Amino acid sequence: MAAMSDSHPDNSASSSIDRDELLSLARAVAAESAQYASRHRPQGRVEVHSTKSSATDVVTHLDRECEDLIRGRILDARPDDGFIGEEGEPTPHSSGVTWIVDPIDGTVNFVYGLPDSAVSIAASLHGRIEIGVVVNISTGEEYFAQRGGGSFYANQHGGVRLKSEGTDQLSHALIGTGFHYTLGIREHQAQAVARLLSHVRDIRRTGSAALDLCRLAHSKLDGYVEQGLKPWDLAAGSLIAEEAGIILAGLGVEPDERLVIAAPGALAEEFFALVRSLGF
Ligand code: LIP
Repeated sequence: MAAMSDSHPDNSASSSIDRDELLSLARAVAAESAQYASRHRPQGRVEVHSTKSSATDVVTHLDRECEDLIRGRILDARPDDGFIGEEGEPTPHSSGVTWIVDPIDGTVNFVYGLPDSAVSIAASLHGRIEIGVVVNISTGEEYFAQRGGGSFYANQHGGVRLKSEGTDQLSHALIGTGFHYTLGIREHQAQAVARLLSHVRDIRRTGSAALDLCRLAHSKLDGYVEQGLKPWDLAAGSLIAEEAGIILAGLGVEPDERLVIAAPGALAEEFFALVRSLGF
């Protein structure tokens, strides 16, 4: 994933950071926050607290409460770290570590009571994502990864290391995607996806980029394309996908807010060329 803007790594600082500790902290806090969101979610639809980029880009009180919980737990444990969350103001680091957090990714699903919403927590070291955790709020399913250490799926029955496998035939590929909250961008995306549909098996639009990227890592999708993702949508899921063997890119080499495309090696070259030709 594109490095978060940051100064040149200080090797001594980098070597003193315990990545296992970052991952353990992220897993504990993500599990706690997912349980908090699940337990405090009222029956029926969740009341919208406010909106952001458009009338459909909603925020609930639980988005804010969960981000406050995550920020508090992490900065209590690591007060010199930076924090970038979807709902609050960013804070700088003096340690080299910055946390990138979406407290509820798939907020609209959470409001409606649909199953695909997740806590997404990642930590970068001098701008490079080093650990990532995604926990499904409805099911408690957990995805996590450490750079160079592989990615894993765990549920109440146990865990498994993820190695993505899928079709090498584009016409048999199941592609995850999503749409922007801004009407003009959505219209453009809808036209591009309509063109994509005639080349692939089908698309799935679940409403959570973090879970889409985890499902790609888990071979539950064959590819993924989306425009307009924020760093907190992308950070943890991109590392979980990369560590499972998924290739990520954008219009150029790096995935970014303009475009994220992702697929296993057997499909990546053909899928990426097609997406870039369809006007995404
Ligand atoms: C969501 C993304 C999803 C996108 C939605 C929304 P949020 O993030 O995870 O991929 O299609 O429009 O942006 O707003 O639920 O945190």
